[in-house]
Amino acid sequence: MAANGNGKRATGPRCIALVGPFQSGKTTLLEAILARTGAIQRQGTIEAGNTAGDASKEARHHRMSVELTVATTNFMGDSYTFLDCPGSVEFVHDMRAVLPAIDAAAVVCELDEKKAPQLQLILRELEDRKIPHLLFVNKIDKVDAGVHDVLKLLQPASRTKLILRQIPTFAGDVITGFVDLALERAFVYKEHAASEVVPLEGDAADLEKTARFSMLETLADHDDELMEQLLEDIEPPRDKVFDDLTRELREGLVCPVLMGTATRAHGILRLLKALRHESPGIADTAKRLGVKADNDAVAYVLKTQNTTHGGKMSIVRMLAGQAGDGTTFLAGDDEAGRVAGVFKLIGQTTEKRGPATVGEAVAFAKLEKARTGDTLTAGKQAHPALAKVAPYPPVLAVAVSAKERKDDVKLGLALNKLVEEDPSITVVHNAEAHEVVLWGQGEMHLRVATERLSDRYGVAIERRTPSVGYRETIRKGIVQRGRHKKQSGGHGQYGDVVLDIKPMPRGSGFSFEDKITGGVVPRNYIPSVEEGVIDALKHGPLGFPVVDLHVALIDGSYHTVDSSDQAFRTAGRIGIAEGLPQCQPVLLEPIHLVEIVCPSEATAKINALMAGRRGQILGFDTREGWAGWDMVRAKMPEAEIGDLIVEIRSATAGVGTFTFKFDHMAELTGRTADQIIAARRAAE
Ligand SMILES: Nc1nc2c(ncn2[C@@H]2O[C@H](COP(=O)(O)OP(=O)(O)OP(=O)(O)O)[C@@H](O)[C@H]2O)c(=O)[nH]1
Ligand SMILES: [Mg+2]
Repeated sequence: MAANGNGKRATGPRCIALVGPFQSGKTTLLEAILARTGAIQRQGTIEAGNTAGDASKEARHHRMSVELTVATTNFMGDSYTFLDCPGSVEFVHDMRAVLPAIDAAAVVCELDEKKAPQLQLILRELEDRKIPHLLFVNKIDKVDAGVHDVLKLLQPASRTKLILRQIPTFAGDVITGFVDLALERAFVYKEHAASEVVPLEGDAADLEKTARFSMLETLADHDDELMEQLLEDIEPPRDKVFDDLTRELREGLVCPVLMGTATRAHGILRLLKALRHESPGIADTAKRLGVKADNDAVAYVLKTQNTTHGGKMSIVRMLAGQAGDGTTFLAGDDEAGRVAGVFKLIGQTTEKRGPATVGEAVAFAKLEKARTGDTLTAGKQAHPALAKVAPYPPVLAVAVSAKERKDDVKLGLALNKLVEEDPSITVVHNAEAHEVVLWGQGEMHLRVATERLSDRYGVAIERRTPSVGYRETIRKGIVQRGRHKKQSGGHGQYGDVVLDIKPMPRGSGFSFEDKITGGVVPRNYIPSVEEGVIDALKHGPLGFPVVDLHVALIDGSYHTVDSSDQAFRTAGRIGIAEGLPQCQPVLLEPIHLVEIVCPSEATAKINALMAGRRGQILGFDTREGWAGWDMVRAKMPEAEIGDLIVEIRSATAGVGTFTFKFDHMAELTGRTADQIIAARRAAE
């Protein structure tokens, strides 16, 4: 087991997540790391579509990460598994789901103000979960700014104090290398090779002094001895500086900032070394999670995948013990399945291997019941669930159906697999509209989901806008007779009812009352009358289910031979069908309570957006615990919520979002209502 005191290097296999804003270069960085550590022959590029990460058809096609990539490599004798997480907010669940079980995160970012809000979101997630992390400022080949701007630009996104670990060195406007402030050494970048040490002299030496001092000052905030040394002008020993860097990173007190250029593999070795020496290991992670040591084997499911050939794969991190082929796991009190194959992953390349030991991240085949986020235990005693990250509530929906009827069953199975792989998708069966509705995190998310249905699971799909849950009601009452009489040959049919139909307050639904006296309608037929009424209410005069009314059966007549349940059902139905059109039917539309969160500078835009969509703004407030953010509350018709997320994101550089909850049904009249009713008629 890894045993590490303060400042000592953690041991055992590491698991590091690469996270960061959209398109910051995480997949490219992974590629550079794999090439540098010899896991792959040469470094591919996103543009050429030959990277180890993003190897799925959908990722290549869209040139972005649409799911997690897992790759294990070796660096200086230790095993490292990197989890390359998608940067898009729509695929954020794949990142959030792995965070509990990683040792540390490398946050890949750019020196780009526009991406600061996205960076802030990710850093908050890490801060809230107390995951040690460092920043890797990527794409510095594109930067010509001075050093000081780095922290000035990035610090507002981080609640944890940032520490600049490196400063770039320039030849003219071009970055040619960097000075490592802890090592106090200067390096020049070499194309796809380790940087070369050069003498630290001239301007660079002066800049180094200043920058190093501010690094030490920040470290000294959490180390009194260092503070004294600084005050007394004593140069602290190098080991002490490294010890402090290590301890303060692990305790989440500081966040070091490194830099580089992933496409050219610049800065990769320093990053790997920082991870090797300073990041926590499995011992710290197990402690953070509260893993009990007395279990045979404990594993956390990072991701679930269905491969075309290998069947189901559960990608796990071993948090305790050892497990391999034949190990039976429990997930809570239920059996999760029996491992039939252990694999090392490098993207989509799988390599069969022996049992996995504590700290390793591997794929287990055929754990049929294991789900992402499960805490798996071998042995008799189930370990309590460690952490399960609930997906964000979905924000956008699309109705799907198989292009061909014969694929209906296949579609059902494919949808199950889709949700198993990506729990941030929800499938809702709308029986009333005969629709299967896919709820997800955004346009691209749903597009990729439907692409997977056809590419991965072979079901061609048709997409539609999901229908809105309109209803109708009545504005005035009526007493209506419903009479069903048929005389054909021998047995006739006879049912006769008088219904007192009355509007009821909003939200009261439907109620039926039996007011028959003197047995004018025999007792045994009354339930049939009610059935007929309910049946007719499914489809009102405007074409929608009718709600908020009371129907009383007040009179009627029967025939000793010809009356039957069937005849009274029909009579009830006729009473409603003939009565309702005279009751001033009116359309009802669902109104939801919507809560939007956004950076404050976007609040005015959001207000305008809501007003333009028939939203009624209830007010806005600062978002609790989020400096610089607001929360806007509004009531809004369901029909207008449809693609609201698309506009919220475009008004907020991608970071705004909303939740909604049904509030009430409201009458809708005028042109909009007429259009809805006409569309309904046309559809029928
Ligand atoms: N100039 C420059 N471009 C880079 C660098 N790293 C990545 N890129 C480019 O940035 C784009 C995005 O790179 P990716 O590696 O896909 O970024 P990502 O963070 O994985 O993207 P998502 O996973 O979709 O969020 C590609 O066009 C890369 O070639 C870099 O260091 N310098
Ligand atoms: Mg990526």
